[in-house]
Amino acid sequence: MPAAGAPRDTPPQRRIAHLDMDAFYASVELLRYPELRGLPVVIGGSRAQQPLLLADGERRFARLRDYAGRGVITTATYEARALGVFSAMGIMKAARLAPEAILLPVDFAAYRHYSRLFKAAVAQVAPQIEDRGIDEIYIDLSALAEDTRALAQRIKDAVRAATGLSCSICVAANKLLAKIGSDLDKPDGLTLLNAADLTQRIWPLAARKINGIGPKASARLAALGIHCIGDLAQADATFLQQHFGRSYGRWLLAAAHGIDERPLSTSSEPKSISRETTFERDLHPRADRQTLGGIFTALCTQVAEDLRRKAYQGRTIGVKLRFADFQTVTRDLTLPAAIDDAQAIRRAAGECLRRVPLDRRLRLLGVRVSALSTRRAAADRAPARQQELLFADSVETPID
Ligand code: DCP
Ligand code: MG
Repeated sequence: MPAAGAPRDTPPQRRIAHLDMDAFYASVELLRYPELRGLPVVIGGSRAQQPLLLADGERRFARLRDYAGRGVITTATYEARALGVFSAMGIMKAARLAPEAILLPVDFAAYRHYSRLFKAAVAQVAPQIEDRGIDEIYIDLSALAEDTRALAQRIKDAVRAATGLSCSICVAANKLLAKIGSDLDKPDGLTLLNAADLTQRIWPLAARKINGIGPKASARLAALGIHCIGDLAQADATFLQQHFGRSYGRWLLAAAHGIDERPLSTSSEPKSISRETTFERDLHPRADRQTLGGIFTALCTQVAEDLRRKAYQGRTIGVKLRFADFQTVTRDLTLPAAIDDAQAIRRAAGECLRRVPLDRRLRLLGVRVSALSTRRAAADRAPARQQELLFADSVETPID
C-alpha cells in the first residue's frame, strides 16, 4: 500500500552541518606571511621564534632545525603534514622529520579574532549554531529552505569572504555523521552524507573516527577484533555491553549505525573555565614542591580572575595533571555552593590534588572550574564564604 507520507513517529529528517577550519592556526599565520604559502610551516614556537624584519624589508623566519626546548606543535600546514609532522608532536621531534620547516610562534589573540569572524559570517547565513571551540561549529540547516549543497557552498563562501580562509563542511542527518564527514575531504571539502553513504563511506573507517571513541576504547575494540565502524555495527549488542558497560555499549552500537538524536546546543554559555600550563622542564612533586606550589596558586588566581571578569562562579573545581609519560589524570570536587575567589578555588583544588598519587614527575598542571552559574548579588554569595571556612582547616596539600 503506498504510504500517504512519512509514518507519524518518524521525525522529519534533519540537516546538520559540521564545519571545521582547515589547518586553522597555520592558515591564519599565512594571511600575514603570504610568502610562506606552499611551504611546510609549523605553529608552536614562542617569542624567540618571532620572524625578524631585515633592513631590506625581507623577513627571516625561524626553522625547526634551530629549535631547542620542550614546545609542542599546535598545528602544521598540509605541506608540513606530508613530512609526518602533526598537532601535539614535540617540536624537537618534528625538527628531525622536517628540519627546514618554518616555525612560527603561537598567537592566540589572532586565532580568536578569526574564530569570531568566521562564526559571525556563518551566522549571517544560518543562525542555528553550536560553538564547538576555536575552529569548529555545528549548524542546524533544517529550518532553511535552500538546497543543501547550495547552502553549504554559500556558508563556505561566506567564511572565505570574511576571513580569507578555507574550511571543510559536511551536511548529514546528525552531529555524529556530520563530524565524521567534515574530515573526509579536507582541506576545502564539501561533503554531503545520506543514508546510503553509511555503509559505503562510514563503515570502512576506523572506529576511532567516531567522536567519543578515544584511544583507550579503540584499543579495547581492536583487541576484540573490532577495527572499523562496520565491524562495530555488526557486533552483538550484549557482547558490547559486557565489555563496555550498558550505556557505552549501547551508544557504541547506535553510533556505528549512524544514529544520533542529540540536538544542537546553541547557548553560548561556557561549560567551564580553566587554565593550565606545561612546564619548561618536568617538575617533581617533592623536589620541586615550592615551584609547583607557586604555579598551582597562580593558576587558581588566573581562573578566579577569569571567573570574575566573566561574572561566573562554579561549584565543581577540578585539577588536571599530566605526568612525564603523558599519562593524564583529572580529579574534581563538587562543593555545596558556587565559588569564584582564588583562595577557595585553591583549597578545593588542593583537595583534588590530595587524591592523586604524586610520586612522579609532572609536565602539566591545570585547574578547572565547572558547573558554572552567573554571579548573583553579593548577598547570595555568603555560602561561598562559609565554604571557605569548611576548608580552612584542611590539611596542607602535597605541593603547598
Ligand atoms: N590545536 C592545538 N593542539 C592540538 C590540536 C589542535 O593547539 N593538539 C589547535 C591548532 C589547530 C586548531 O586547534 O589549528 C584546530 O584544530 P584541528 O584539529 O581542527 O586542526 P587544524 O584546523 O589545524 O587542521 P585540520 O585542517 O585538520 O582541521
Ligand atoms: Mg580544523
